[in-house]
Amino acid sequence: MTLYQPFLDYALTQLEQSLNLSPYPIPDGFTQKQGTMGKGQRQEDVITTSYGFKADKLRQIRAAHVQGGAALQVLNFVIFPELAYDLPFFGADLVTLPGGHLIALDMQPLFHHQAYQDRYTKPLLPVFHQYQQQLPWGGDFPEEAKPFFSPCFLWTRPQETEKVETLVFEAFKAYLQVYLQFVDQAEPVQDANRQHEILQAHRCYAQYRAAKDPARGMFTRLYGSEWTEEYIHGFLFDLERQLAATC
Ligand code: DBV
Repeated sequence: MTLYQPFLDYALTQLEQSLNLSPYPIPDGFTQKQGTMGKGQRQEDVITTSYGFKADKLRQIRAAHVQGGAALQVLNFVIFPELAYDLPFFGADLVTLPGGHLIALDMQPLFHHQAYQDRYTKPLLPVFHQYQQQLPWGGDFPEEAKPFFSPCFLWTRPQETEKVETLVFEAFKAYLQVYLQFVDQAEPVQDANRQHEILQAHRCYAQYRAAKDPARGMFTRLYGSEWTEEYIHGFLFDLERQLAATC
């Protein structure tokens, strides 16, 4: 059992129980991909497995799970709501590299105004504060990424793997529970201006993440740049492609 498998299993079980899930198509050649990292005795097989679902209010629920031995484990798990809802994105970037663990967990907001924060940040604040005490701020991260995070951004670099298995896992579960409540309560937005603002916020987010994907270097080394760009634009952050296909 690798470090982030329980996170993935938990999330998929919870989603199955509370939503009407159906498969989200994964382009050919991207469901599972194998490569190698390192040389000689330190060579490791690295397998990237993709998961995709959708639900009534959620356009795409997708995970990329990278398993390459004790020093390379990644679970990137993002939920992209349907454009008719003002729901935030659920975003988890759980990364273990030779240098240590790097954890980013958030409900990434579409907007920053007070009414939006009252609705989608306030209910999560107690959970955030509870875990932040034991999982201190992870330090610098890209300035340009800041608009995409909420005040409940849990960003931490735990020294001990045990903290990932316990505290980080608990925080992940708690964030997902709150998110599922938001999904349950969400009503479609009727106002055309507001719908347009939602669309723009989704486009900005997807464009930013596709352009700045911190995994680009890793994937390119493992699987080449053609595979990597197609994976990023055709699956991980596919909104532009989806919009182009339906126009
Ligand atoms: N990150 C992704 C996807 C990944 C992934 C799709 C499938 O968005 C993995 C894999 N994240 C990943 C890896 C690293 C990071 C780092 C492999 C390590 C990169 C390296 O050191 O080589 C949050 N993730 C990071 C970092 C941040 C995030 C801040 C530190 C690296 C840096 O400083 O750039 N998550 C990331 C982010 C957003 C987010 C920037 C923006 C909205 O949601």
